[in-house]
Amino acid sequence: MTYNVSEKIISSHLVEGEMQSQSLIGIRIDQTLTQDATGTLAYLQFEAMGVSNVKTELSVSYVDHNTLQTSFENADDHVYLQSVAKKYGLVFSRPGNGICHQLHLERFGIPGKTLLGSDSHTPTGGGIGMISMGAGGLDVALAMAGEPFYLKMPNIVEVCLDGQLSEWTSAKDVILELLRRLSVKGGVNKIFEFTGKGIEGLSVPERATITNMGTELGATTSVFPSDKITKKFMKSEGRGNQWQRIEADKGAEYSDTISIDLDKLEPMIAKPHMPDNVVKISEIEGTKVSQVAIGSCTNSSYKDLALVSEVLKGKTVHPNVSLVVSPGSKQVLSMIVKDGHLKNIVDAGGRILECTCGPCIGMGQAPTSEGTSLRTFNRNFKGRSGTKDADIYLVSPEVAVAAALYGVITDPRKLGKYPKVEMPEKFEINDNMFIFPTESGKDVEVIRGPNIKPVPRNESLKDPLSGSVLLKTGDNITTDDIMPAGAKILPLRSNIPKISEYTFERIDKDFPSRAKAKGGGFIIGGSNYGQGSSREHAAIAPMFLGVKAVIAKSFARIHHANLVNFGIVPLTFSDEKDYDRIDFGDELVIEIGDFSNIICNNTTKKESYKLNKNLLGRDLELLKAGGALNYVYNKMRR
Ligand code: MIC
Ligand code: SF4
Repeated sequence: MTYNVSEKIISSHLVEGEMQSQSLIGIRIDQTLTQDATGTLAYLQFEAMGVSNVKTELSVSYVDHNTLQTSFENADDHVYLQSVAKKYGLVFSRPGNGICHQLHLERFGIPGKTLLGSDSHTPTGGGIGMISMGAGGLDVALAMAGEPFYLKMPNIVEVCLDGQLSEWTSAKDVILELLRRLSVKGGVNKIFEFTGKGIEGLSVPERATITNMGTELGATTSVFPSDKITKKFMKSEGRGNQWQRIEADKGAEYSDTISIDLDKLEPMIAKPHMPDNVVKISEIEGTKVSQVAIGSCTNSSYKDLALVSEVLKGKTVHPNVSLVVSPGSKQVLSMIVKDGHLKNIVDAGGRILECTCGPCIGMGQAPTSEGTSLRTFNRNFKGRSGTKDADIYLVSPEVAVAAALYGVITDPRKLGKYPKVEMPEKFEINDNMFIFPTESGKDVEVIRGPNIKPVPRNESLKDPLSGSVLLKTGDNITTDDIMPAGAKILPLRSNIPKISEYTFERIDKDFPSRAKAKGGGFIIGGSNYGQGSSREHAAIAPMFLGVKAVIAKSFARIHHANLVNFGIVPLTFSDEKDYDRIDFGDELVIEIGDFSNIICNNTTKKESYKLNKNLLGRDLELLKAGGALNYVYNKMRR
């Protein structure tokens, strides 16, 4: 039997099912991570499971999203998370330590292991040879309780990289090129596995930039082999002993192969308002820029910031541009402090932010009205920056820094001599901002601020489901559309009744009051409904408002799982033309039966449509119980 890298890792963790494309598998999870904005719900649900300790090899609770403490809520969440970590045996990463994905790569990622994270960019770990996936908080809580993670066995697609990146072109351009070719739907139920000579020129953080943004392709995850480059990185992080080689067997098979010639790749840019709206930088040079933001889990490694510093050295940021820089971790920040790179950035006029997600999730640094912001981030959905009419572009650090100096979108190749930055032989290691678990946490008291409320539960499934169409959307609705983030709403993440008042706030302000007045109902969606974040709030809040089912052309993977976890039935049209026949306000009666013949009766139009489910065995049990929490309780009671 020959295996590729993905199959090697999956097969060694398989506890249920067979590795047959698109069939349900359960895999053992070695490591979990959470961040604060999704973590509080994950731990509230974990607490409710009544387990005394986490059952994984390692579970880390990071604080990196909600650090703008405009009131007490975020700080209370941090204290809650710290007390939970102590009680249940998790590592706690204190606020200021860095962004979860960057930190996990530096300090904890191990080739060949599985990692499940309550954040959609968990595939960053694929850069170090892990199968690492994003999931809703409840799935992560279940993994912490020792349960397998269930998913559809993805198709494994080979991405063969040939040649070498030219100067001023970088790893970000590789993933932007893939987005250009495949679109934000191109990776659904796929793993992208990178091969070819070209990967030898990419360091682990560069590989991680690519796997991080595989999320924007809708992929289950992306992965690089664990080779001599991986070994070197782990050694430089003082973890050489945790390295093992994991490479595809000769003759390993893939469902498809995509080739990219790195020699021919040029600097790219994703235009507003989708990560796949990608063109060559040369096509849109000259557009005025008001803000440049460097950082996020995609591009905030030492090498990224050292390059930016080398370019800025002795120069001044253009007078019409605000340059903000957020280092990915304390390690990165402390190293650029020590070797003078930070001085170059500060002297040039860069505004230094905390080592957190910051502007990426709309926590400050909103651009000017009608502003143009170039960001090294991974998402440019409309409104996510905090300024509704701003244009957000996604770029590499090279393109970002060129715009910061020229004040307009500029091909970085115009900057002249390329400052070649090498990866450090040794990273500075100081784990003092991690709190490691010690003695038994039995007597530790969990501290809950007044904004931390219990997670509401759904009722068991009713048949038929009836109600009216509360909202009809187009394609590619993001979880940012369903449940926005940003400085105003993020602090309410631990309080579902409160946060639900902001459901669909950017597209339909009246949605919550309408849903309540009607006693719930249905949402009609286009294709790729729920793309983007793993936030389960985008499922729980609609559930809390009475949404019973979402009928769409297709769903994004994590959101689909979150809907099932909270007992909202995700359904698709058997004939996509029926999407056009249903209107806002129509009254629907959906007959579920045994899920084999689902009929939607539109009593307003007096017609019926056949609906499909994309649900596998266990999903049906969860839905019947009214969600995973009910299912787990029922199981425990039995
Ligand atoms: C994001 O990038 O949208 C987030 C914030 O990291 C989310 C998680 C969340 O909503 O808290 C994600 O990508 O999963
Ligand atoms: Fe944080 Fe942005 Fe990365 Fe999400 S995408 S984890 S908000 S840096």
